[in-house]
Amino acid sequence: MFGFSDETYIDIASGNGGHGCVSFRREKFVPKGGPDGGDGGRGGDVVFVVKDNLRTLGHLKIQRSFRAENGRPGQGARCAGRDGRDVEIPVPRGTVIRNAETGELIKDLTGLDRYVFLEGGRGGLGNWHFRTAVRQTPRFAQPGGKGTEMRVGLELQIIADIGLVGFPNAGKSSLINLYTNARSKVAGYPFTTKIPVLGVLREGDQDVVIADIPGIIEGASEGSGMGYRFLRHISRTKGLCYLVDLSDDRYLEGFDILSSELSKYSEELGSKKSIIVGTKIDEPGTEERFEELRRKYSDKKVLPLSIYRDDLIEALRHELFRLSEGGKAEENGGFTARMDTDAYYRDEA
Ligand SMILES: Nc1nc2c(ncn2[C@@H]2O[C@H](COP(=O)(O)OP(=O)(O)OP(=O)(O)O)[C@@H](O)[C@H]2O)c(=O)[nH]1
Ligand SMILES: [Mg+2]
Repeated sequence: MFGFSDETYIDIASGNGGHGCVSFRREKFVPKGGPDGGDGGRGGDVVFVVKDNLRTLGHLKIQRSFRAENGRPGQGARCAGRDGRDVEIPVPRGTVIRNAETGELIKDLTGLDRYVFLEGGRGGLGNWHFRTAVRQTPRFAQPGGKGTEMRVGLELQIIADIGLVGFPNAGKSSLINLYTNARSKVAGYPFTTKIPVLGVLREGDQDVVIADIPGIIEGASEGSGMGYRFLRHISRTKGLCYLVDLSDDRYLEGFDILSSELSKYSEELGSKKSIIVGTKIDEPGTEERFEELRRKYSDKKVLPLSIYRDDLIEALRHELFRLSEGGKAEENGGFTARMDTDAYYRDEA
């Protein structure tokens, strides 16, 4: 099993409000000064701050506990207590907050810069607020409101525009290496890719982020192969590129098997806008197989690819841009820099 630094939990607490103060004015020659106890300060908030320079949640495995300051109590002479300082938790863009026990989504921070997650307790009112005509000497004040403590789960969802989906060995990593700055490991055996790899396809000022994920096999939804926990990395893409190895005898069923595995993970993912790429068309007998594939899916875009054919590489490049059209995935700030996935993941096994 792999563990990833893109999931963690933290303990957070907003500050308690300061208590209101009970105090009476004391002046020489004024025997019965009125109440003058000041208000307590507000407790500090717990605030998530999205930082574009952060790429992982690794720093939150070192510091796990974040506590905002308590508000100070009020003082005599109607002096209000100071408000507690907020605590800020820096997170990379694409972070979502989950219930630590149930895993239920609480808040998606994508598209936000700051988010006040827990408010501090309110400050208590000092006793001078409670003076009335019949109660000249209120010997009480309001206690401060309690802050909130909780444990939350955090998850970093890498946001790519296009996800590559295919059986092991279909040529996904070869494809991402062709078009982007990624250097995903390529080898002639299944499950070469064990962690998702991102790469940026760039033309002019347009960036398209492509995600290469481990191969999916039939039964992945039941845990076969590498399982399908990687699918969340492509769950927010704008389109999927299915790779079907034309030199593999399952070239006609491949797409159906893959999209049905994806649908078991999420209906939405399974029915996402997609194209099919028939790979390794330089292998003998694959031209005919490709035509068969194209006929079977006549309602979809089906393109051929060989890493040795510049004309096909060029044609697919345009199709990848088209697949990603319509702005960035979600409203994220975009990963424009080179992404090195070794920095994203740490194998904790
Ligand atoms: N002949 C030919 N071989 C290819 C082509 N594309 C990829 N291959 C070979 O197919 C094998 C698998 O390629 P990868 O890119 O590692 O495949 P993958 O889909 O990333 O595989 P996993 O990471 O294991 O899921 C390697 O030996 C590649 O050299 C192609 O266009 N033509
Ligand atoms: Mg691979």
